[in-house]
Amino acid sequence: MNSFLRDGKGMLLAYDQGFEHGPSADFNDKNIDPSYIMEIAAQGDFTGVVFHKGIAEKYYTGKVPLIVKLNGKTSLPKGEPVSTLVCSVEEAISLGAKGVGYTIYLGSANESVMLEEFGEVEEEAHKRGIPAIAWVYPRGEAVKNDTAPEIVAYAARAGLEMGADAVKIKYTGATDSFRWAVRAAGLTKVFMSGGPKAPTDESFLGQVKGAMDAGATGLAVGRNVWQHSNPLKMAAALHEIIFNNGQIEKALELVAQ
Ligand code: FBP
Repeated sequence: MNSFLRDGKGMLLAYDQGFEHGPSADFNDKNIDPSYIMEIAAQGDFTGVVFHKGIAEKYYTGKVPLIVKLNGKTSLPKGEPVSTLVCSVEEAISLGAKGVGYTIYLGSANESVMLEEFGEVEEEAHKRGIPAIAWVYPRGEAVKNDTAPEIVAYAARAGLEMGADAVKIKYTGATDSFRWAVRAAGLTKVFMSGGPKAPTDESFLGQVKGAMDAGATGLAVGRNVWQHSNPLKMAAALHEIIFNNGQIEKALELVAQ
């Protein structure tokens, strides 16, 4: 995981929502252009950027370490979620990836498909000397609340036991309960997932601070940065919390400047 860490911490910019959610509600005239996100990743000094292979192939400039998401699904099918491979580890590496990502919908009636594929991805990634990062998102009929502390901790633990180098999990809403999820992940690094744009900068930065205080390695964020009116100021605020162990007040000053 070291390729994506600085002083043991990481700040990843995720941009797979065009595939996962569709090019509609999440996007505007600026952020529909992948070049805009590539520039935010570089100028905002992110420690990694996450693309699906098509965007990696056409827009990746090499300025920030690349994670290629290997599986994906659209938001069109209803029913129990399943996300399957659209890219191999080998192809990801040929596109410049220094790590690969894979989403597992834990609790879905189809979870076995993703558990099996992730096992293969993890084996291949480790053979080739790069980390395998698991987006572990509990989802489906059986999951009533995907941010319930016990569910988030389960996601973290499943990541450790599956051999993930890092897990990307949702915030539980409180430092103490997130701390347990970090404990459950053991030596697997924990990245907090950003989620839909928060109503205020303060509420989002509060979540990031809570996760970092709980022992998270960092943040993997998309919409809260590239939907922001000033993504680079938001990036500076995140730096303050993640790398300088800064307080929310200082971070808020940076985003307001
Ligand atoms: P965001 O910060 O925009 O939520 O991005 C993080 C991420 O994990 C993306 O990689 C992924 O596309 C998205 O969240 C998944 O969103 P959802 O939970 O709605 O499927």
